[in-house]
Amino acid sequence: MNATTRRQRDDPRLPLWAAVAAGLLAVAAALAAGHLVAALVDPFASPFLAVGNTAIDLTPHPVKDFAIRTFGEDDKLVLLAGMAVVIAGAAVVAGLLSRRGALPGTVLAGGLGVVGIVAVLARPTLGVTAVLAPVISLVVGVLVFRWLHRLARRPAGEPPEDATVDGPSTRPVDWRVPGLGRRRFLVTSTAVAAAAGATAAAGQFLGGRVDVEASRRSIRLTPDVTAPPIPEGADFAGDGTPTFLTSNADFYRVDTALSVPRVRAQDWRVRVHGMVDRELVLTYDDLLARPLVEKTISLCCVSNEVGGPYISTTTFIGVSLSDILAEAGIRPGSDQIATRSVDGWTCGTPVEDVMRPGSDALLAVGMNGEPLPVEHGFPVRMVVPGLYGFVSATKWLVDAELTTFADFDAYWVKRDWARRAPIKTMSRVDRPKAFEQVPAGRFVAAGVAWAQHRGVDKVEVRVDGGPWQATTLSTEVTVDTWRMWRAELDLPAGSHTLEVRATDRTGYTQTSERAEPIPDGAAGWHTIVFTARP
Ligand SMILES: Nc1nc2c(c(=O)[nH]1)N[C@H]1C(S)=C(S)[C@@H](COP(=O)(O)O)O[C@H]1N2
Ligand SMILES: [Mo]
Repeated sequence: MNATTRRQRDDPRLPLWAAVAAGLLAVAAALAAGHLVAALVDPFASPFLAVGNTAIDLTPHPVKDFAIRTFGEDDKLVLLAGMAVVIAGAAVVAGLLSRRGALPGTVLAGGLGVVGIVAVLARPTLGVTAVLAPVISLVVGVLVFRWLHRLARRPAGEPPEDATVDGPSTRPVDWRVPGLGRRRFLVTSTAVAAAAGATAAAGQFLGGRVDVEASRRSIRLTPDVTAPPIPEGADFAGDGTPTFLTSNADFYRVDTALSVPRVRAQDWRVRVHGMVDRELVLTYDDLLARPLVEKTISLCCVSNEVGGPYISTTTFIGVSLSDILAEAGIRPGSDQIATRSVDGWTCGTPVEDVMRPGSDALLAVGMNGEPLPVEHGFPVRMVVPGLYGFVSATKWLVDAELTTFADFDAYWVKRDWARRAPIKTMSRVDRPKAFEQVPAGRFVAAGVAWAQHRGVDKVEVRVDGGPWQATTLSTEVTVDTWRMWRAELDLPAGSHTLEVRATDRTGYTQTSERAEPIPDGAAGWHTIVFTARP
């Protein structure tokens, strides 16, 4: 009997479940192996993370905006989950296509590996050794797939003398009958799954072995100049505004980092170079040896929609950035400070905003009396009051190069956002919420306004397009922080529209003209539609 007729007779196609299992397990083993190798080389080389990070960098801004708007701070979890679903789908397809021969699955497993290699090579901060992780991933994926595939269709070797099901050893195992081959495949698959799980866990453990939290906990910050205490009446939290200071846990978070960079204070350095008279390299201890000052500042994100939540206020602790730059000596002609974080994100800040007298720009090491939380840039970040975060607030800072706007475009500038982006004068209604039902009659509306570096002078509201009416403002803390407003309204029963506008100290009043967040921040009046019920 020749090979062809035997194959026809015995239908050597893999059972559906075995094909799917081989695909899924091969991909799981590949990702786990890559994750473990990455932990030893560079945690950012993990193929899964590298693909996710590259996906973030390649995502067109409308989609990124949509993700931030829709999923908020869960946007990264959603991305990782989405990737897991896509990869699992590809693995299932690879298995299903390979019921006859292992080639299609091999090609697909190899293809996924190549995607990982390309993603790691595309990461700006990963060295060449990092490519080891996705290469091992590729090899493991292909080998495990071919191994499971062969196991699934091969006769189970010499059966024991008393085997009743397998029959003569020359006959392939019939998969639809419980027997040795199937049992062996099940046992092997389970072992592969367990090994993949253990490998991934080991990678996770080893990757996290840099104990950033211990480093953070060991630090005590004692400012030489403390911020004035927040006065009574700095917020109208009882009327629905945020509290004046945002807790570290509630402080908004926006960044492109899929896994939060983990840099210990003792390992941290920043290099100040480029168009300077002398290059500086500063350690964390160097920073703490300088005068530590506290500054209360409201930070906000350019992708905040009108009425959006991406603004928070904290008392930062840090050292004067302008002092450091003055020490380095900025050469004439340099108009941009290009900063880079340890994960490769870049930012461009106008020299003039940092160097102007009283700019209060900081290399910040703490907020609200504690070292910076890891997700807010531990050990050191930059803060420049008056500028949106994407042009000023580099977290996990490691490099500052004095350059020009003509010579360097930062991360978001390359993606069509503005080169220069001072924070726009803005106001928001916090109470009532959109479509809220409130009792008719006397009602206290409240919210917040900000115009960092200029200060909020006045906030007005109007109901149903009527006359603008003044609101009561909270006690001003600094021109660089937000200010709350409250207004007593008398509402007849029915549906209403409430609009708010702020005027800053330069005399500028927000106009009704709407602007999208891209390229340099949203504009327009926050407008709430709500109902007063009798
Ligand atoms: N390393 C790094 N720093 C970054 C970013 C980033 O993506 N990576 N995002 C910036 C943006 S867009 C904003 S609005 C602020 C937000 O800081 P927060 O997360 O501490 O609120 O960080 C800035 N610093
Ligand atoms: Mo931002």
